[in-house]
Order: sequence, then structure tokens, then C-alpha cells
Amino acid sequence: MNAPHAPTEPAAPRHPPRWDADDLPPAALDEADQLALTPAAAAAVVARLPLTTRFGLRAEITPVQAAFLARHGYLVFDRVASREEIDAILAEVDRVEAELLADGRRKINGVPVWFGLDPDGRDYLFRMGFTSVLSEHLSRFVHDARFEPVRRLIGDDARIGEREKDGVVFNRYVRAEGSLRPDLAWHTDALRDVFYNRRMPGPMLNIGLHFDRIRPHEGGLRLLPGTHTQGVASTLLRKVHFVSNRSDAREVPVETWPGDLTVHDGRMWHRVEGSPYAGWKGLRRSMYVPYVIDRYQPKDENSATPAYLRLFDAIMQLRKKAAKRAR
Ligand SMILES: O=C(O)CCC(=O)C(=O)O
Ligand SMILES: [Fe+2]
Repeated sequence: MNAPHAPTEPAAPRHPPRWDADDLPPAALDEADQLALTPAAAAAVVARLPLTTRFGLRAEITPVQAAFLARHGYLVFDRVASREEIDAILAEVDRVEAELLADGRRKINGVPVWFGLDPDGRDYLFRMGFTSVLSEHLSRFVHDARFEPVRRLIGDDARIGEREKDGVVFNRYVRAEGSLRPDLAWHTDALRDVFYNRRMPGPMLNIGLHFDRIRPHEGGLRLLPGTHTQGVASTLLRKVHFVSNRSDAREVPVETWPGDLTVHDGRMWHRVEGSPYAGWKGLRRSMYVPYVIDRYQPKDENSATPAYLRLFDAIMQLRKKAAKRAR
């Protein structure tokens, strides 16, 4: 494991997550007796597990974890990052945000940084790609040895695509006037891959770190279990990408505690439900780390804005217009 790097100053984020000592998550599944199960036996165990099962991240992905991922398309790992690490990353993002604002920079390696307004009416970063390229601290963190089993889950030769695709993506969601993004409509991440690779989606996993305590009624990530094994037509057309954010009877809300890690299959349909709270109380943050196995295709400052992001921006404009018409 890389030595945790002592920051020169204690890292204090502008908006630390809520940490409540009385609000601990349910214990992660105890797998001590299940580490040597055959795939068939593990699948039988998974058939009896609730969809909200939380797993412990070990040195190896376990048979039950592999079977859960194969059946449902996702895994939730109990608090893989410590409180200190979460605070340090959030403080680091605050620092990068201030740097981007000071430099008037609105794109990193061709990927637009989305700046809107925060609940106080100040410039506020809602999404940025290539976060770890601008932060040595983050780059070290995403390479930490604890994530090795997750990397191997994608492939023995998988690498962290710090300079590929959109790099490490940091997301903020908050409901306020001028907010660029209180939520995120139904989509699959596979669509993005279709744009990037010009081929139909194959297996691809998205790894997310969660920074906030989000109870099911407080919005957050919603997954449609099992939709990762649908055919290509359903991956692309089951819903209209990035348009509707209506709840689905079969969706699973992912309840998170700061430091939780999620793995989801990129072909699975998912969305982010906005918080019922306006303002800072409803703030939610996530960070996604791309693991890549394709040919090395690094981006740099001369890279063009990806077509899918231009499409995304066009869809956002349409949504804004539709919302205005509805008023
Ligand atoms: O914020 C999240 O947890 C999900 C983000 C997401 O689905 C995406 O950026 O594709
Ligand atoms: Fe997504």
C-alpha cells in the first residue's frame, strides 16, 4: 500500500459530509465461511441475499461477490475510504476548483468542466473529468493497493485510465437556483463507450466512491438490477438516455455512508435521484474511476471535446427548454 501522504495542512473541506457516530451502516456480509464456495454454490447464496447487501472489500473478490455482480450487475462495498481520506479528497477538490476558477479554465483535456451556481450564488463546480491529473494526492489515492482486487475484477491487465476517456470524474449534485445539476436522468454508461470506441458495449465496470451519507429517501444513486445482461437494443433503447428521471418500480436505491465504494456494470440502467432538500443540506458527491483495458488512448490539452459530451450538452439544452415550456 502506498504510504498515506501527510498533507502539509490539515485538510478541511468547505462542506464536510455529515458524520454521525450513532448512524453506522449495518454490518457488511460475513463471508468467512463462504470464501471457498464454487460458483454454483455462491450463486445459490446470492439468490437469498437482499438487493441492499453491503460487502466488505478484501484482498480478493470473493465467490459470493462475483456471483452477486454477475446476477445483479453491481456491488456496494462498506466504507473503503476513511473519514480522513474523504475529507482530504474533498479539500483537494475545493483546491482544484479554486485553481480552475482563478485560471478561467473551463475544459480539461477537451472535457468541459461544468460550472454553475451554488446555493450561496457562487461559482460552483458540478462535474469535472481528469481530476487526478490536477491532483497528485488523488492520483496516489486511486492507485492505492486496496483497490487492486477491484482492478483485477475488470481484467488482470486493466489500468486506471487517468488520462483516458474522461479520466477520474468528480460529481457534485445540489438543488439551488442556478444549479447545473440537481440530479442525473436514466442512462447507461455503455452509451459513452459506444461513442468512445465506436463499437457496441461489452462488459465494462464503473467504480464509484461516495462522499455523503444518503438515506434512500434523500435521493442518490438508483440502479435497475439485472439490466446489465439485456441485449444491445435494450441497453441503448430501454429508456431514452439522459431524458427521464422518473422512478421505476424495480429500481434499487443505493444507500451510502461516506467512504462507500460501488461497482456497477456500465451496461446497467441507472440514474441519480435529486435530494428532497434544497441547498447545502442536499449536497451529494461522487467520484468515478475508469479502469481501462483497450488500447492506450491518452488525451491532452489538444484533445477535442468528445461527441458524447456535445450530445449531452445538447440534451441539457433541450431539457431546459422543455422545463421552460412546462412552466
Ligand atoms: O453520481 C453517481 O453516483 C452516478 C454518476 C453517473 O452515473 C455518471 O456520471 O455516469
Ligand atoms: Fe452513469
